[in-house]
Amino acid sequence: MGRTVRLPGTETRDRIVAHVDVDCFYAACERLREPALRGEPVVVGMGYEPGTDHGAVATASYEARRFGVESAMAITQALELLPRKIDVAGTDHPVSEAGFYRPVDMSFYESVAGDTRELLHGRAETVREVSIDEAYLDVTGRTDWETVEAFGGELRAAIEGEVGVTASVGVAPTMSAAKVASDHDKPDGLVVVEPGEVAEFLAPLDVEAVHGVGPVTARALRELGIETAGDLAEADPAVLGSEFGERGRRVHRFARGADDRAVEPRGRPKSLSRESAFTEATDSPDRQRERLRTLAAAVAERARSRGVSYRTVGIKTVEPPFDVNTRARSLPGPVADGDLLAEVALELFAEFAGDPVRKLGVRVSNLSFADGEQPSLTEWTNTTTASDEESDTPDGQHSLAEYNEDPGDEERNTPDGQRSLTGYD
Ligand code: TTP
Ligand code: MG
Repeated sequence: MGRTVRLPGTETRDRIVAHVDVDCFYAACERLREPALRGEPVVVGMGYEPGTDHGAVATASYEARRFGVESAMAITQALELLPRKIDVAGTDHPVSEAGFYRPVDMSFYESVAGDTRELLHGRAETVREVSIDEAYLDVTGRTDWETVEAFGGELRAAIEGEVGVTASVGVAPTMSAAKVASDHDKPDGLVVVEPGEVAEFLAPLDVEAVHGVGPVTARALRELGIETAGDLAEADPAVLGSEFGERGRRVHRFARGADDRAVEPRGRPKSLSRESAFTEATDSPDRQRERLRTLAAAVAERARSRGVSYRTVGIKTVEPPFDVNTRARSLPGPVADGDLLAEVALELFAEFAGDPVRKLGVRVSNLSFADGEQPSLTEWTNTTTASDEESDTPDGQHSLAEYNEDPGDEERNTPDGQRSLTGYD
């Protein structure tokens, strides 16, 4: 793989970025401690109640995906798609459900994620952790374009050998292209996109593959006749800007291979949040409240596991198509109390209950850290700046947050919001 001719106006720097994303992460973790699940359809989710549409799929093994199971689907529906199995551990439902269902066990997944992170930090100059199973690595000083394929293969083998899960790796001169590359051959994939080839690599892909383009934006782009990444690269940035704001201009640059962001480590979070999209907008207050409770519990658990208490509780609602509302309330002092968090979130939501809602979010901010170290003003400011630069989040999920680099995350299907702790503003 020799270096190829550089397209003018595309990549500006010789950076080698690897994006690593574990394959069906929660399911992979379940298989790690229960090898009998290997090769089987496995559905991992939360809040499952047999016979109801309570409880949404967080992830499913690729075997289950082949039957049409996807994230955000009701667990009951997912299990019905699968071949009948008798094992329903983790539920009080005795027999005859389909597939293997395992309830989310965040603390175990966090420990596996910790092992993975440690390995990644040993193999890169800089690591930016994006979510529980995903990170960008700056490996410029560790390899070169002639040997990077072997480097990536070795990285994958190390993750599999030392952690016990498989990951897909994308290597490219930019972060946004590395992200698309890691997704391109999932699972178990390794895709290297060399400098000068980014726009060409992206061009034939569906526009939704472009980093930062979620399903909602993709639909709007298609209505403008923009079907592929190549169409997006050729679209008029002024039109994209007027239709989608800065996000439109950003995805246009990404589609052209232009992205000069450096891989930078994450700062201390300014907030912790979870959000979750409904498959279709819903105006059922019961479903809305149930989802908020699940999100509040997930945020509370994450805060607990990181030793974080919080003074401000916020919620976000997204009404179709992009109407974002946020409300927040500050408490007299910092707390780490999941029940209180849920209660405040539900109160804040009361004025929206029954409106059509396609996405909900719960966030805590004004954080205090158990290590006693309060973030300094400078840290706050820096975090804010970094986040603002990097996020303009299509469905607004991300700006001042822990994991804010994925402009596309906003639109990502985070049905039960379990995926990552993104912030929103
Ligand atoms: P992803 O990396 O998006 O998904 P995945 O690892 O399960 O599958 P793959 O990368 O092979 O496509 O998310 C990582 C974990 O986050 C996932 O295992 C479960 C959780 N998650 C949710 O809880 N809800 C969601 O909607 C999504 C997409 C993920
Ligand atoms: Mg993954």
